[in-house]
Amino acid sequence: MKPVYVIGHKNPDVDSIAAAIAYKVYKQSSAEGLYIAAAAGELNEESRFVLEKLEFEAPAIVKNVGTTVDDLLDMDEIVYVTADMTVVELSNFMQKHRLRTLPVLNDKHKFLGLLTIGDLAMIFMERLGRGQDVENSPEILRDILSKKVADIMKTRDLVLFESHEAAEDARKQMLSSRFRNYPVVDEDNRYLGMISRYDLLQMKRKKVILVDHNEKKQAVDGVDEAEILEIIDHHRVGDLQTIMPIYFHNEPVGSTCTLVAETFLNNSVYFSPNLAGLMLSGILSDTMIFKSPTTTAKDRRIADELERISGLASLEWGKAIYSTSHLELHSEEELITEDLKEYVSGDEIFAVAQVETVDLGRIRQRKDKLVQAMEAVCRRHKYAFMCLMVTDILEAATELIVAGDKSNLVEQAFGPTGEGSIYLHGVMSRKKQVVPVIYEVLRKQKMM
Ligand SMILES: [Mn+2]
Repeated sequence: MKPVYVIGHKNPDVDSIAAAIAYKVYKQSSAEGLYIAAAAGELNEESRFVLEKLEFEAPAIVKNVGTTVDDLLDMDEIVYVTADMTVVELSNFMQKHRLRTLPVLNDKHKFLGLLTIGDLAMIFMERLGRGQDVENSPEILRDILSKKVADIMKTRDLVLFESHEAAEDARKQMLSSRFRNYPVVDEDNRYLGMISRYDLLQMKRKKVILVDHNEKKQAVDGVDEAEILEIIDHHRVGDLQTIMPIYFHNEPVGSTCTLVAETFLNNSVYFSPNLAGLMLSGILSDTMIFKSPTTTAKDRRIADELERISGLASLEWGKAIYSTSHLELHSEEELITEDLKEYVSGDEIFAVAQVETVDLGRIRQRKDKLVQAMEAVCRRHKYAFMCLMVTDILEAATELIVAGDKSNLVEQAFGPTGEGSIYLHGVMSRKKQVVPVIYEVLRKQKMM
């Protein structure tokens, strides 16, 4: 059965990881099919801490959901022959299974070579076809029939594919060769099946459910080629397109985990105390322990319920999650790219990164180096400007560090920056208090 990947955004945060795992559990217990919780990148320290404490396995890291060769394969039973079979046995086998192409495998299912009915016929024709030595025919026949598969299988000039190759690359190779079937192997050369041109016509795209994002820029690579079945999110509506109508649940609440937990509760689907703790972690992380202005009454109500079920206390548990990220150990490059989001306005790209801390002074000391690193990132990615929000969760404030050629636009939005940064009281939310303000400035600038 083809799995459905439940996957969050790139640079995954706790909400994204927790929502993927929780929604996978929800789907698995309430719908048909096979669901896999996935992460679009390496997990951060907070997520690893939460998963370990609550005894969850880390989600599979899936960095591309583009169509690959294994998506073209049928999950039929594998039919094959072994190298020690005789030609007589082979002929009987081919007739019985009505097959024209067969893989030759060893006892560990490793691919050794290929046999086609055409190659087999060619052997007879080459030896008997001229009809000149009719009296020797019985011996020639006996000779052919006593040959082993190993003697006649084709091992050279084959076109075979690895399961993780892009389907598009395979398509090009298939169109420029003349074979009927193409064997597919895994990275250990184990045979998985055959594909043909016909399989290219059947679109068998990977299936995904997106949680905690709905913009292409934030989505796992290859999402264009995947079939999006559902989206559950709490961000602004972005630019992803679907072919079919889908279930799209977007609500302006503090975290995706709020929406997933609500779905469990509304539908009376059982979940374990640990899963309650996991979803609570997503809420606490995204709402900065309810201090962020993105926090809604629903987040608090659902969190209360999850507290009760999990037995965790929000404040202590939230602080424990926040104090696991030892930001002082992160390089400048890491600090500015770990939670970076790109935005587009016309033909300009800008980025806003964010780190949350309980010790703002420590990061302030590194401002000059951070600005340098940000300037380099701006040049590398052609950003008009970028901001790093260093958010003090206990003070409910943000030091906004700014870099890039057009950083004056940020000053227009938030006021003059002294030495590359500005302290903003009460500002904690990138999506609610920073990005919209910048967009507004960009919009006004375009009208002039
Ligand atoms: Mn979120």
